[in-house]
Amino acid sequence: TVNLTIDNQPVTVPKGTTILNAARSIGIKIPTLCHMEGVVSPGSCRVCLVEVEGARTLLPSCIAQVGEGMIVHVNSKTARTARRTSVELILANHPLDCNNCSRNNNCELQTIASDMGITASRFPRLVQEHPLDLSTSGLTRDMSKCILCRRCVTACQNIQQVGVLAAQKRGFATIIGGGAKANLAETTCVQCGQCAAVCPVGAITEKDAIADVWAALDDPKKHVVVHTAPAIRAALGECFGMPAGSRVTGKMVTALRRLGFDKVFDTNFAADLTIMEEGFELIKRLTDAVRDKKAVALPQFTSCCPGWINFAETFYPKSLPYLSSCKSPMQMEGPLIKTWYAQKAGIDPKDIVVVSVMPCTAKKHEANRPEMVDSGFKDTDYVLTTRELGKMVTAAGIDFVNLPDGRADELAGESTGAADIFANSGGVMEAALRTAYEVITGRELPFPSLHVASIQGLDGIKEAAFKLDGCKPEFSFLEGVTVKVLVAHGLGNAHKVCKKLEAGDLAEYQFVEIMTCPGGCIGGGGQPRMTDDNVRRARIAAIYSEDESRTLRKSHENPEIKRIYAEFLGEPLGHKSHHLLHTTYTP
Ligand code: HC1
Ligand code: SF4
Repeated sequence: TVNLTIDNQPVTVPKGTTILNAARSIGIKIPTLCHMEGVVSPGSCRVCLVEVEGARTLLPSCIAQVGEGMIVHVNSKTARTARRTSVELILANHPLDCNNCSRNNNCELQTIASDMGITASRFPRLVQEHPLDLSTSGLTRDMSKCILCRRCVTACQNIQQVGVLAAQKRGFATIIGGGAKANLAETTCVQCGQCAAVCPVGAITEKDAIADVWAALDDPKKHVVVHTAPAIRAALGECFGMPAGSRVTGKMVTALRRLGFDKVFDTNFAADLTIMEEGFELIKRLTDAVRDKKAVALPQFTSCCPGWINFAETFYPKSLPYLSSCKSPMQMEGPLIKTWYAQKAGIDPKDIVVVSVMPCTAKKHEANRPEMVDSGFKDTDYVLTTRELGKMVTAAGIDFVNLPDGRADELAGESTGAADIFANSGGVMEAALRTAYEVITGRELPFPSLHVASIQGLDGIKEAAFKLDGCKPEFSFLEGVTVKVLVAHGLGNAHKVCKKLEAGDLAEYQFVEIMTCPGGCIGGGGQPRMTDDNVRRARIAAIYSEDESRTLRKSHENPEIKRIYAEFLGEPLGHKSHHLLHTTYTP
């Protein structure tokens, strides 16, 4: 440990701690813009400068480490003035158009300037004009608001390892962008939104669909239906000041009804359906390979994450035959609302508007893919992020925290605990195993509380293995087979898994789950800011307690799933399923 004093308070912290974190440990909050837990600090913003006795210059406390006997002044006049100057220089470069910014009241620069009592900048204003980048379906980039903190660069280069964003030019002309390509759509950006999730200001945000959704709600001729992703219920409360990990499923349903949606369904219904289709697809691939000795693409890879699909199509086209042909739950729910539900309710599907609420920016892209029209209409009309739904609820004056619980509507709103856990890394795999194991053996997955513990949690790449025994007669060819599954989250880890696949090193695995965002959807690019590992863990805990609170925890037990197969779809992988629920990928 190291002993030092900060503003006359003695503090003892482990060696290697930054001054910033040492100060935080004794309740002194040093402002910072470029630093974020889990995202490497470049020390570029100079907003966290502190005075250290004996040092020749002021030090950025997010980088400078503690030293034995160090005497640090956070609150000295010199340090205060230096930090204030840094913020004033940033403001001199900033549009200061706060009322017209999507980050108004939720902007780290605005908060810091306000905390410092800055009402005017001493420096001449030198704002750079840049055209808006509206080239992708998922994101809006406004580089005139960028403060060059480089958090997005770290997210894109180091965490996701997609490598689109980088600092270009130098000095005053510095700009963050995609090289010679002016617009994101021309780059290999997968629209994961991890850059938007860490941006402290309004420079990168989701492309806003709020006005479109209000217009649909205001149109009396439209029947507007909404459904919410598994991860929303573990994060939406944060938009209203509730702690990370608050479970708000029932309040969310009530809020959506009060916003005026005609039906409130649940993406979780389609997550259960995905497990049926994807589970039977896996069993079919295994039957073809093991019993019929056919050449089949194994391991099967999950396909519900749209950032991962974009990534595979762009960087690893050879992996595409391994991907499940299942559409994502969002893209199963949409066409079923415009066919099955439309028939049941006697509503012309042309009058139905399907809105999905997703923790994700790539979902906006997925909804706009030209092939996603199997209902005969655009299957998903609009995608809102968790943050956008939070804004709509606030704008409607709804007191979210005190809402009574509601329940999703019938036909496409019932779900099981297996669907809940889709929201976190390892969950789709666990949900699939809960059903596939039982279909093959007739018995429950033999793990405490149905959890496959080794694939839970925040390790980047996880695996599980177990032997099949006591298989049903029709699956006797699988007797004694060791099932091996692999789970990865964060595209940096996806790179590693895809390289292994290309090298032929995944032959002993049968099933692989990939999620784009660290932690899975609970850490999606559209979730309430700022998501660090503590927030991820709290949301994951909420998701598992939601699962455990259910009577039904296996997708094949969902009564609405049984009903839709009996009355509409026929059987998993059947003719109708193929038409409405499966897709192909484009290298
Ligand atoms: Fe996800 Fe999915 S779990 S992709 O992570 O398969 O976005 O939550 O909705 O579609 O169900 C996201 C979450 C979500 C789909 C499901
Ligand atoms: Fe990089 Fe993802 Fe942002 Fe695209 S959306 S620039 S891939 S971090």
